[in-house]
Amino acid sequence: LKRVADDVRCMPEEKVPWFPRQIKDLDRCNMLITKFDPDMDHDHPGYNDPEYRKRRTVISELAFRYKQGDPLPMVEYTAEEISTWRQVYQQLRSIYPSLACKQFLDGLQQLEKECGYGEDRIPQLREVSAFLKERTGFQLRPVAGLLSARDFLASLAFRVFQCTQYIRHSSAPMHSPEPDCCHELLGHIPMLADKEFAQFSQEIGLASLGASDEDIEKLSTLYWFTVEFGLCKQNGAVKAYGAGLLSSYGELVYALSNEPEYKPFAPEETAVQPYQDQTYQPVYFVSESFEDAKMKLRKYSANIKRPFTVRYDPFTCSVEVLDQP
Ligand code: HBI
Ligand code: FE
Repeated sequence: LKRVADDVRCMPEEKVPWFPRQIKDLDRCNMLITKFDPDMDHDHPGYNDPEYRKRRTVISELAFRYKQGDPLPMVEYTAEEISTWRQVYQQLRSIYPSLACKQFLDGLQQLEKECGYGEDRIPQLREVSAFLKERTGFQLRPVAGLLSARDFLASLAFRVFQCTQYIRHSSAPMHSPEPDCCHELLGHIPMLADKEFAQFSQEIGLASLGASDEDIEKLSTLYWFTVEFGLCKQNGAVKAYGAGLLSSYGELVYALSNEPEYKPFAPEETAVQPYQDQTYQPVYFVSESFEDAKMKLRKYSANIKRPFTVRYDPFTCSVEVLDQP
């Protein structure tokens, strides 16, 4: 009886959407968006390639079967897949030193030295996850494709990054309409090796738990213009820290070309800026520094209205939910 009363007291407005409380609950955060899937999207470069689609099905199965705590699945990549990786790696690697932010370059250098990053092989999620865990406490879990914003953000609250394991189609090495391992391993992972960035990511995740659909949409837009397409000032120059930029040669060059519009990062405004997921962004948001983006985002998150507050307990990897009358 007491139990029921507690639940009712904690959730006065029946409207609070379900959210994970323990890291194990992430097994239920698996809602895929099929928008850019090669089986559904006629414009996908792999749509007319049955071999590619079969390969994708095999790798998807690994993600569908995965349960929290299982060892991360290993994939034996084919020569064609490694060749795609090599092209992406070589081309991007050559422009990083002048266009990527310091945190990214540091992370990538560590990964090259200690985690087998290089053009000759595609790193395995298992080794990358172990590397991150030691650096920032982040770990990976495999995912079959683009996840719903709510499920994707919720996993960040537990310092879990949901990571695709397949690679883009060989006919379009410089572009992928959906996240793939080039995007995750080159765009996201070096940043997640940075302590400050890891915390910034977890805070977005914590702010999303149990939030309304409207707030999820805003947080997702903030995520888009920071973690995916963010720019920041560093030593008087503007550099990229967003993973969507750092995994796309064309857009990385474009974003720093002075051609697009630049706006100062301001969460209230950024959260309602319409965004593009088909072509390059018409506008990018520039923060004064990393610290600046993190502080502003923290302030924004604190203002999201929820009938409770959450606190992450790193000892149990769970979220405590506290009443806030
Ligand atoms: N799903 N697998 C995957 N990878 C992402 O980077 C990703 C996602 N779903 C949503 C998302 N990113 C963001 O653009 C926000 O909507 C949270
Ligand atoms: Fe991404």
